Amino acid sequence: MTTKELELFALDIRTEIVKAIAKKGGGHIGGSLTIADLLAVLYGNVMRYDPKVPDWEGRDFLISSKGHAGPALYAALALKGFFPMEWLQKLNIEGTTLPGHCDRLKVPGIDATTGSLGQGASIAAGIALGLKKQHKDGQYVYCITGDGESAEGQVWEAAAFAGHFHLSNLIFFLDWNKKQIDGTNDEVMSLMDPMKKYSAFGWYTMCVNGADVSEIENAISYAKHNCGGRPIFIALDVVKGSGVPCIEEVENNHCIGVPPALAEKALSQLEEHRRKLVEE
Ligand SMILES: Cc1ncc(C[n+]2csc(CCOP(=O)(O)OP(=O)(O)O)c2C)c(N)n1
Repeated sequence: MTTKELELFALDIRTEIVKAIAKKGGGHIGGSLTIADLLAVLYGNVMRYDPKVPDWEGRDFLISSKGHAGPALYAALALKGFFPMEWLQKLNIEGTTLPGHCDRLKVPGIDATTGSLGQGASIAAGIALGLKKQHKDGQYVYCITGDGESAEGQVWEAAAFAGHFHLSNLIFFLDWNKKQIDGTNDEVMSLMDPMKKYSAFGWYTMCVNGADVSEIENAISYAKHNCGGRPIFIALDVVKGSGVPCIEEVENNHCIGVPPALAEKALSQLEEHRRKLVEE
């Protein structure tokens, strides 16, 4: 996909996130919107997958260790044809096939059930080691972690494990939006310098603008060629609620009610962005 196509794809993902969460009346909107650009790049140009055979053995794996970002992954998967778009309108509603948190057993294309923070990081490292042991070169494991999630010790056990086993087929992204559930990282638990921390565990590290699809795509490609056998860590510098100004400006936008008026405003801001992009 071209850069503009990726940007439009990211807009589609954001639109579906807003619509699905608004239908339920609220949900984890802040940390779902932040990863829309990353998902557009991964599903648009980077990952190998087959929507008709979601558990294809030759696929790349994607695990959102911050399981509450389910709505973002579901939007990308539906847009890529893993399941019907209509499913999105039943997000988190009783009897749904799409629970709010990522669910491997219910949702085609989801590679790990997550929600208990920290666990996805270990699952991703384990899959990467498994692929390496089977000499499945060229298959990658991508894992999305949260900055609040990074207070979990399990994240750092996984980091040490991946560094020790030189898992160069493993790429961690950090949704570095500086906020978590109860406030900012610096108020709750400072993350300090995540690049220095991962580097100390033996990882190749980078930091990019997480709202820029080209920067993300270039970073992935550059890191794969330059990691020198190390696992890869890419911090995505973003604003929580990224890409939708009326959600960005809600101070605590981790999990909020999205009444029709707010949804309408969010959708019209996305539509305005789309109009400008198409005119460019
Ligand atoms: C082990 C565990 N402890 C606590 C929670 C409750 N919880 C859900 S989301 C969240 C904050 C996560 O913050 P962050 O990783 O920064 O997510 P984001 O801002 O990207 O949404 C917490 C504490 C949980 N899901 N799992």
